[in-house]
Amino acid sequence: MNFPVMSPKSDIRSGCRALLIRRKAKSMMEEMRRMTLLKEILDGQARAVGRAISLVENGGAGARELMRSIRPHRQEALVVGVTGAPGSGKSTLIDRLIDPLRRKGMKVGVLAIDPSSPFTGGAVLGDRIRMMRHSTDPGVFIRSMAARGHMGGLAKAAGDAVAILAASKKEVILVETVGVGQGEVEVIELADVVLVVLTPGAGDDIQVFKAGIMEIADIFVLNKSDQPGAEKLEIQLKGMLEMGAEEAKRPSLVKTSATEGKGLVRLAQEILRFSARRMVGC
Ligand SMILES: Nc1nc2c(ncn2[C@@H]2O[C@H](COP(=O)(O)OP(=O)(O)O)[C@@H](O)[C@H]2O)c(=O)[nH]1
Ligand SMILES: [Mg+2]
Repeated sequence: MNFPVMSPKSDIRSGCRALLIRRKAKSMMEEMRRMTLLKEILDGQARAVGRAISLVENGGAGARELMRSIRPHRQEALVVGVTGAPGSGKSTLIDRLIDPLRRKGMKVGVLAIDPSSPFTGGAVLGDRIRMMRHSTDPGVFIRSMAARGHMGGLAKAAGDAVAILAASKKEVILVETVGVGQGEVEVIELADVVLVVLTPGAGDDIQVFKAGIMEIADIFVLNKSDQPGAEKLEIQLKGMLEMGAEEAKRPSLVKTSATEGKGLVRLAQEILRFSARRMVGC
């Protein structure tokens, strides 16, 4: 019997061709998968949004390609940074702030970048259960992101996550951060409106000046106003604000008690008022 004789050269050539075809097929498959993911994100499907955020958290070529395809679909969204010391009530405030925003028919995204956040599992059980009440609402997407300590990486991943949420048609995106490290400061810079959460108690006057947050705050939130010392802090803050910028440019002050659900409607109004003011350039 005669077998066809293959030269080593043609062997190599057909081997190379097979490899190229396989590579091409793989990249086409990846492209198709990315397009499906993009379509699901644009449809606002929570699972796809979650998957995309994981992708950008991990970085790499896939994440870059995804972001390139998302960019043209970026929607206008109001990004609200919520910063303040751990335990000041940021997560509780965000949880309660979702209600008035939803009543206005706005879709809300939450990114929690705070190691002590209930979203990241660092909270007492009660807090986590409270947050879960939004899990059945398709108009709300809540996600935590790990502050992995890589310089600049966190801010980039958070920026990408904000873009993903905006593409999924979330109109307000709340970003919680402790606002201490450089990475967190960069995250806050993503925000259109910055809330600085303060609480009554020892050293509150120092809290404000020491952190140097006067410059970044658009709205001071005096949370835990149900606690002793709230009035004293309010007077101090008002005095400090009056010493600062002229009235029109001054950050506003909103008193809340997140656990009692007080002051949240006013806070939502103030956020929207501030963003409208910024849009018309004053
Ligand atoms: N008394 C009181 N406690 C609050 C208020 N807001 C939050 N807390 C409590 O403060 C603790 C820390 O809240 P959390 O939202 O986790 O703070 P975060 O670390 O800034 O996110 C929790 O036990 C909350 O129930 C408030 O307005 N009044
Ligand atoms: Mg928190």
